[in-house]
Amino acid sequence: MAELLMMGPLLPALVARMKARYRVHHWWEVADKAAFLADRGAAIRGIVTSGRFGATREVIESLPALEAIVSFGVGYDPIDMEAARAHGVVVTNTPGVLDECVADTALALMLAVSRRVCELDRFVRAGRWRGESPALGRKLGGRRCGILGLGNIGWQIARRAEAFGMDIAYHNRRPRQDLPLHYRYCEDVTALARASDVLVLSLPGGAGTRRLVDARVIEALGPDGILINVSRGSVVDEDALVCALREGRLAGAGLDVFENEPEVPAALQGMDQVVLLPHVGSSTVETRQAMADLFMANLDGWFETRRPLTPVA
Ligand code: 8YV
Repeated sequence: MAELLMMGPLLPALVARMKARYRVHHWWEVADKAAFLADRGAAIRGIVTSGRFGATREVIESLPALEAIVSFGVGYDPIDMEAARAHGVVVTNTPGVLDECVADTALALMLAVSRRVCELDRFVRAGRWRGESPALGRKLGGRRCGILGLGNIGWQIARRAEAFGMDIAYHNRRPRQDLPLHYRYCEDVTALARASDVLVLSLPGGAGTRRLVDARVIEALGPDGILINVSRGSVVDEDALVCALREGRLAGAGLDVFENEPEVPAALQGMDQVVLLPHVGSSTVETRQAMADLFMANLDGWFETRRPLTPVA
């Protein structure tokens, strides 16, 4: 039985599947990590983790027999890829199977913010309907949807936003040649924000995109603009976002991800024009099952045939 180090608690059903075939150690529960590594470190051949727990250089370098890092989720920004490459460790993720659900979450947030769904739900529950008129929402149709990061998830967001009658613009490092001609390419992030009423973030996290959405981008989105983030909290300057929302320089935000999850700035929690979700972009029964299946196919693929299904390029 190959030995694996699990960095944080993964889905119980997935852990049960792993434990039927591997000996799995729970890293987060190990009190004396040095003693554990001295005892089991040389036997561990795989790290199992997620886009949340990742794998640090320190852990990678403390496992001399490490062959593979198998991750649950498409984003692998908290995995030290440089260390993995340097040590010849293969890294896998779960792309493709969650695009539709993450896009659905983006649309749910767009609708919730622009039509004030959560705010009006609170209005009804507080018994305010009898004495007051509910606030007006804004229509999505006819407004401009800017997508920062038009990859597989961004494409699903674009299709859905189009179905709501929105005009689509996007920014990637390079324009894509395979998109409908009426999708407008913007040369940089600020230009995209200026060309958007709703700016949706669906790009990878990591050093290359850290705080890409800063005070200047938020300013360009403007006082009628809405920011939607289903990618990583690290992409947004959270202080600048809070400041703009507080001062009415941005109309609203729908956020599934945050800089220091599960911490969410108290200022955001007090704002009616903001909808907050606990990083559930891909969290449906169907998609979690598909992610778990792909995760296991990668894990078994590596340890049985050295051929994982979806290694990170
Ligand atoms: C997961 C995600 O919830 O796929 C990703 O990158 O952020 C989510 O689908 C996460 O990886 C699990 O912690």
